[in-house]
Amino acid sequence: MKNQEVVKIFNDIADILEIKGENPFRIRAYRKAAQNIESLTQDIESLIEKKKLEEIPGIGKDLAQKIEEIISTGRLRFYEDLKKEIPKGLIDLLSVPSLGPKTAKLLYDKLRIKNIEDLEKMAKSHKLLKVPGIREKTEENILRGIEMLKRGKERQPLGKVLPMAMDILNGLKDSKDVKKISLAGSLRRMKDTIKDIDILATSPNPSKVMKAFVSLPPVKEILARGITKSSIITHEGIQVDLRVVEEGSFGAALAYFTGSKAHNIRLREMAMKKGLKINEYGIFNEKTDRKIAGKEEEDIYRVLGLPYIPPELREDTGEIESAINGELPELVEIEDIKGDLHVHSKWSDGSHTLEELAFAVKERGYEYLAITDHSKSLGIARGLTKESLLEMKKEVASLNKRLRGIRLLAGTEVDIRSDGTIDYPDELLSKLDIVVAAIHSGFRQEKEQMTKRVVRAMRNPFIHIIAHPTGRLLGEREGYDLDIDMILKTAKDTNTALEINGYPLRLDLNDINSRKAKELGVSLVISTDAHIISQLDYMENGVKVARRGWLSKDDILNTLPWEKLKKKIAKTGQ
Ligand code: DGT
Ligand code: CA
Repeated sequence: MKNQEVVKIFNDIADILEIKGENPFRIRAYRKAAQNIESLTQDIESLIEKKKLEEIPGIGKDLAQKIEEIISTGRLRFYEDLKKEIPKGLIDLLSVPSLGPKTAKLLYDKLRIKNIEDLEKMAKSHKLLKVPGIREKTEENILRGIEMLKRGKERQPLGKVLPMAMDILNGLKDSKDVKKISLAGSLRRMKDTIKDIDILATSPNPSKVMKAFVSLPPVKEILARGITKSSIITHEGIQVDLRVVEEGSFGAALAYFTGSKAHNIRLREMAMKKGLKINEYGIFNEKTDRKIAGKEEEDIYRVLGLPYIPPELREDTGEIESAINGELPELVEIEDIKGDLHVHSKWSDGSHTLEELAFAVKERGYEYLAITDHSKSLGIARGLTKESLLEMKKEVASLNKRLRGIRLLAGTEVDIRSDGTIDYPDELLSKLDIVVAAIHSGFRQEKEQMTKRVVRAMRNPFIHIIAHPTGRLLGEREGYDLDIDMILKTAKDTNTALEINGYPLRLDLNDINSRKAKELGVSLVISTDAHIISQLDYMENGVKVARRGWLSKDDILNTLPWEKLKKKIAKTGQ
């Protein structure tokens, strides 16, 4: 897949154009194109062959030609020329999250900072403060950004790693030498960030499996190649470990290598108390060494007197106790979801018409879909004026008359301004089925102010849902400084639902806050924030977060049919 190469080049171009102070719409066009290519499930070479590049939303003639040039020649002349206009060091600085192109250029011009090490040193010794416009807070943010960059290299977002892992798994699954195969490790537990990919398999012919593994297209470098274990690095820099184990140990190995380590330690303690020994080969009688189980993972738990614990819960955060007491939650499943409550259409910065979206969600088995385009203050995202919002509502009504088996909901994603007010009047909001509110700017407010801002929005009687409540972007931006307990409490008091956003870089709320929300009786929804049809599948990511947050079907509003959901989201207690 060359998709990632194109994504990187387009993102770099956007950065350079930003440094040069070019037209924001042009910059955004490159970023959107990069985003849309990143969420493609097909590889871009096959789209070129089928002459279907321009069917990718956001790709017109010009970008299609550029993609073809990248794929056929391995480079892009326009990009090479553009790079010559900007010092190399400056481009490197841009990889620091929270350091925007304008500040980067300022630092480069004034202090001649040419690389990230210099930047870190100068920020630590407060030399950046000499530059007018740079405050202590900016320095702190830069240092935090550098930390994130370092950490980001160690751990990558689930949404990025999972498709790569499935690619590898699928590349091996159909081989006649592979009998059983499964993901293990943090990826099987569906953690939001992943250090490396762990895969387990069984085979009558392990060396053939190893050979196939190290020859797969994603492999850049072979770190180790053995008979039962090999490790490789992919082109994206992620390590993948494959272990081939005996058929009779597969279940035990799966339990062991799924982890987490903390969960395993608890299992081992339980085994010891029962006079048993547990390891990656099986579960044994401590005295006689007789093997009691190992082939099936369920049996490991059964022998310990436990019901099967789903991988998403295996973090030693109470799942063992709940399992002992027979109180494990029945976790929500993707099939329980009846609709998506946060989707963008062509009316703002999405790529499809309402009708196209309606068909796409119907295909996914949903009953309803909320169209929540941006509000007017988001000029960059083509936010709707009051008039166009009402027109959109009309289109929704007329489609609802015509379409069968799917209901569109007229909604909006309003911007929460820095003082917590909203950029549409209440009277307009009251006409909509669903109002989602979110912060899109002014991320750096102090904790108290930020919390007040969101609380004020939640007290608005017409706002049903707070979207991506903490604003984090994995590997790019930490969440806003928010008093999350206060947010949860206000959500409960005002009956405002909080969103679990399935966008791969967001997964926000995260597992921990979702679980807290459930414990406090706060309503949750899982939505995708899709801007193109393929992103509707991000629902699966959201469901994974919810499962790690111990959530059941009953905790999630969009598992309800619309008529019930409508009653449940009505606001109370302002
Ligand atoms: P990651 O890779 O940091 O995202 O997280 P994991 O959980 O995949 O960690 P990793 O890849 O180091 O190890 C995979 C699993 O192997 C881990 O979840 C539990 C198991 N494991 C690794 N080392 C130990 C250990 O020293 N003791 C026990 N009991 N289990 C271990
Ligand atoms: Ca791992």
